[in-house]
Amino acid sequence: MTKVEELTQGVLSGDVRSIARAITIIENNAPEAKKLVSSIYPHTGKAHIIGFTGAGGAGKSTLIEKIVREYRRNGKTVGVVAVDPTSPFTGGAFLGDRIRMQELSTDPGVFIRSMASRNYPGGIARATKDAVKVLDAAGKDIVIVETVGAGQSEVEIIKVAQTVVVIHAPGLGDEIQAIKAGIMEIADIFVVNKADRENASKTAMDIQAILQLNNKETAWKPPVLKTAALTGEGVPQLIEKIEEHRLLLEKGLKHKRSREKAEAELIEAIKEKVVSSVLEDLRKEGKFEQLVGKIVEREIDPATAAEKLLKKALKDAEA
Ligand SMILES: Nc1nc2c(ncn2[C@@H]2O[C@H](COP(=O)(O)OP(=O)(O)OP(=O)(O)O)[C@@H](O)[C@H]2O)c(=O)[nH]1
Ligand SMILES: [Mg+2]
Repeated sequence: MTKVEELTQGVLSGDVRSIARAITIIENNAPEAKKLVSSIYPHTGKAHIIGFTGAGGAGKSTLIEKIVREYRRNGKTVGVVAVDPTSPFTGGAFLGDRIRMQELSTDPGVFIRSMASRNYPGGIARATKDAVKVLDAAGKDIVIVETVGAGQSEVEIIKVAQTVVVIHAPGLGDEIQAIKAGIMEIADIFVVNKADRENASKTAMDIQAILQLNNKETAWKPPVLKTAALTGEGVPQLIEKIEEHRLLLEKGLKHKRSREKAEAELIEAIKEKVVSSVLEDLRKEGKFEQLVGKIVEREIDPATAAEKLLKKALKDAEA
């Protein structure tokens, strides 16, 4: 057996050390990463993947911890990939949080992995998506992804999820704009956390009001729930909604979403391949550096330069 085959076997059997090693290989985009992903890929597609996104400090990690416990009580196994700088998963939390997380991580039915924000070769979105595949192939019933919802890469990451939960803390402020724009499109469920605070109900109503602006006929209308992650209030109701959404996906939406996801991943993979191979050629010929110089000197703009380069590269490819 090759090393990759051995590791694949380990992952498929749910072995914790194999899972951890596989994710490390993926994070580092090590030479065997591609083979590894392609050998586990046929074993993916069974887990329900849930994305949790929202502003820093909204309570995502706290809520996820409670959700994991609830799923465990229901006999489900859970994997968590947290892509964020400060959560209990990455050790930025108070001691109490950390102790509770450690407790969870000694449960063999739970696997938690933090991916601290840093530059990943091949991109954080790809690393996250492939880490999710590992947990899926490892047989976890539920895979949870946590990201701080802000930039484009977070939106990219969260697309891996079948059910997207967007979490807000009471008092929206600038977030209103985010809800109106991109985040709105990807949210399947809205949660206003910290429901123990007084303006939680108002925030929930604000979100409802924005949602009502969207009067498209859709099979699923994103509900707005309130939770208090510290006490676990509202968590069973949230899980119920997630389950409802999963069942709807099973009934028909799943195929459509799977195709959309496959399409997006294929486009990403093509981009990555094309960019790296074209760049490599251009660098070899010194053309790339030349044009960078011209852009700096304002002799040519980046878009025209790219067009020029690609015309040449495509011609070379044909020849
Ligand atoms: N009052 C109140 N505080 C909460 C609640 N949920 C979380 N918190 C607190 O809010 C702070 C942030 O919680 P986290 O769970 O770390 O939030 P997060 O969204 O994961 O934060 P980042 O990972 O940094 O984006 C912590 O001090 C929590 O104890 C809640 O329901 N009520
Ligand atoms: Mg967090």
